[in-house]
Amino acid sequence: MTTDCYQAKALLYSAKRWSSDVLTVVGGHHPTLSTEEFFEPYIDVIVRGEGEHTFNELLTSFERDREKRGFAEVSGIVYRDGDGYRRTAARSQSTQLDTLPMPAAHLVEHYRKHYFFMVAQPMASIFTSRGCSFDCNFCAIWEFYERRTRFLSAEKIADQMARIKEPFVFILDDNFLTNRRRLEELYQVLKERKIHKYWMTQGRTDFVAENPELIAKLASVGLMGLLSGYETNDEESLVELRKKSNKDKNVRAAEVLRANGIVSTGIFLARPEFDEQDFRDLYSGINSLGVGMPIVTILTPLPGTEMYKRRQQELITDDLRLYDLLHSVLPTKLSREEFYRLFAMNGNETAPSLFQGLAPKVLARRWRFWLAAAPNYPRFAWRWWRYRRVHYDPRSFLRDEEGLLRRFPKRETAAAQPVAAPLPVEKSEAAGKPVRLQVLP
Ligand code: B12
Ligand code: SF4
Repeated sequence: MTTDCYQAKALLYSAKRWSSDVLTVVGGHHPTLSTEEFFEPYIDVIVRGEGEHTFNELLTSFERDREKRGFAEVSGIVYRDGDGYRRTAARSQSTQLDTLPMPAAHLVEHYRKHYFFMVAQPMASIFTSRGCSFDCNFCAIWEFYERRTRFLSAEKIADQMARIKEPFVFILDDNFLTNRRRLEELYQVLKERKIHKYWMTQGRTDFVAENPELIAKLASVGLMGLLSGYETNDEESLVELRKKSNKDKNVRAAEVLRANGIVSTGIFLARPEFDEQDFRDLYSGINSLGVGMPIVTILTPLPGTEMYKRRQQELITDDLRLYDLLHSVLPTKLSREEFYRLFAMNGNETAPSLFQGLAPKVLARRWRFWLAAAPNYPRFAWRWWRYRRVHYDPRSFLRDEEGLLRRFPKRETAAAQPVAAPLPVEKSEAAGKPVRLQVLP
């Protein structure tokens, strides 16, 4: 992710220092959408787009000849060779998700008990579709997946769920609620195969509002939480963001979810141009919805998005750690102090929404889930307490950005600087020994 960029670089830098024989490879959203950011002397290969086949072919090629550092035959990458960086042919995305290998979940067996989402722990995660057919202008999902959506069949989803030992499952899809037929089939197959999991996912409010019967069916086979971008209740802003939904659908969706005892995690946007009244309107809009878990983030042009391209000149920092949706990387209309003071109030100000969305009668509809999650309540309370101390305090946001709010001169890209010179990283004497991660300058 964009926010993880420097940590990923630090890791690769350390690997290269450990031994220059190491082949360093990076991939994921940020390297795909901001490839040049990773043109560094200690990074050999940048994988663009989906990685399953690319990584496999890359390793096979490397295995064949460990001295060779050219990978012209592997599509979907940018790699370093003596003359600079070379981009290979684009890789077409896997059209049949069913043919991809199942995740080798046993490799993370040791950590699995620690995975959680709110009170649900241990929680496994699965991916059942890729892409989104909408094109909101602040989101890069449709760019990353090249405007296509591909689906795992209902039968394959059930297979994955059946293999999972954890009682709780997060379905990571960006827009799970999108193919009605597949969802009807999933309902049937989970029922017939008696697969009982509590699962959470992400989906749009318009789908929920328009398909209440289907949502009720999915709730009956375990749908327990839904993360949705409500964004705002202001019609004009919804149009401007190209959300293609409206306020009435947001209201109806929150009702449908409550009626089924599903926890609605609603994402809302505070915009840098907000004044005090705008914050008040946002918070009262959230409270009028009655969303169980309202989350307010700051509108951020993430690299790769249409919004980024449009507003790039306005950005006041290039420091990617601040692109976490909790800091304003655009100038704020209010002073920074006032902006964060009003932003940090969101937890307290939207409490009425939470009380409505998690009212006893809503929880009672799915009491089995709340009972199953009960052993995790103390852990959750502790996490929430720690989170609260940071996120309810405007000073924490100001401290984070101290010294980072200026425009950094754009670096010349490595494409313009051939890397014919030998790697500046010599084979370390410590090869084979563990190294301490170093923070890059
Ligand atoms: C689950 C999820 C979360 C979870 C778990 C995050 C985690 N740390 O594991 C939670 C809820 C905690 C979360 C939090 C956040 N998230 Co999030 N999250 C996701 C989501 C829905 C799925 C991620 C996932 O596991 N995908 C499954 C894997 C297999 O897919 P993948 O990462 O794309 O990997 C494939 C390729 O990219 C490639 N690849 C990836 N890495 C590598 C490495 C190598 C070496 C190779 C060869 C290939 C390769 O191969 C893989 C297989 O094809 C994505 C959306 C998405 N569609 O991916 C958003 C997403 C990644 N999140 C996003 C954001 C913004 C955030 C937050 C900043 C939001 C916030 N303010 O809280 C935080 C940051 C937290 C952090 N730093 O860890 C953005 C990132 C955008 C960006 N430019 O970076 C995304 C893309 C959503 C979006 N709509 O834009 N997130
Ligand atoms: S914000 Fe949601 S609906 Fe909009 S493009 Fe991104 S994933 Fe799709």
